[in-house]
This record gives sequence, C-alpha cells and structure tokens, in this order.
Amino acid sequence: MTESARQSSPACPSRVRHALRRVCSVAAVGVVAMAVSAAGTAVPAQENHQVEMLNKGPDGERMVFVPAYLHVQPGDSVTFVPVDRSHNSESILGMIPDAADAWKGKINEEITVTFEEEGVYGYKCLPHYGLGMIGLIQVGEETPNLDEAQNVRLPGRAAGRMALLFEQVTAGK
Ligand SMILES: [Cu+2]
Repeated sequence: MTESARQSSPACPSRVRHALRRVCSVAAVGVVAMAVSAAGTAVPAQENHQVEMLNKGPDGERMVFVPAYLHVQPGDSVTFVPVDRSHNSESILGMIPDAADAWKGKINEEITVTFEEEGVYGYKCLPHYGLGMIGLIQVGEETPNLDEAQNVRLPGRAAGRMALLFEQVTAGK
C-alpha cells in the first residue's frame, strides 16, 4: 500500500457506512415483506388440531379417539377434548421420540400438547387401554422412532388398532 492510499483511506469509511445503511434498510424492508406473507397464506402458521375422546365413534366403534391418526407439522398443537366422560390422553412409554416430553392428561379434562420433535407419538386412554382406546400422531415427515414405537407391545385390542394406525404413517411413501 502506498502512502497516499493510506492517507486517503479515512475518507472511505463514511462512504462505506453510508452504503451499508442503505443495504441495511433494504434488508429491513425485505424482512417486513416476508413477515407479511407469513401472516397470509404462503407459510402455514402453527396449527391447533382437535381430537375427540368418545364412547362411540362415527363408525360405531366403542372407546375411540377421533381422529385416531393425525399427521401434523412441528410446532403444531393437539387438543384432546373430553366429549364423553371417563377418558384421558397420555403418551405410551417407548412410543414417542427420545427428545420429546411425555404427557398425561387427567380424566375428564381437556389437555393441549405441542409437538416439536419429528416422529411418531403413540398415546392411550388409561381406563380403556385394553379396550383399544389409543391414537397415533405423526409429526413432520421424518419418523426416526418408527421401528422403536412399532416394537412396543400393547394390550388387548390396542395392538390391532395401533397396527392399523401405523399403516397410515407416511414415512417413505
Ligand atoms: Cu377412554
């Protein structure tokens, strides 16, 4: 670098700063525009889904979660609604992703669970577990715990019903 270049350099920063300010304000406008489209329909917001706890489903089956299989996106929540009495919703040991939190709703009480980790989540109604009152939620497209969840042995009618729900998991399809 020559002496004259070094001497002229102090004049540069202000021009650089000015240019950066322009770049920054353009970027800020871009962020606002993206936020607007996110609030619209382009990017789906986190959704809340509802699962009813019923003595009898629309197909006549007794002691059911409706819908029993649900495919949601990470960040979505699911509210379990006690339409009929004596039901609850709780995760089944070994049937949720490693990093996910287990949940256990109280009998007759509504509970909302937010799902962040991708994978499958098996859950049950404790009083009617053996009668097959179970459900399955798929979060996202990756299902890292699918094999592990399918290897859990379930009691009574729960096993057969859960097998049908696993057929709806979209992994690799
Ligand atoms: Cu129940």
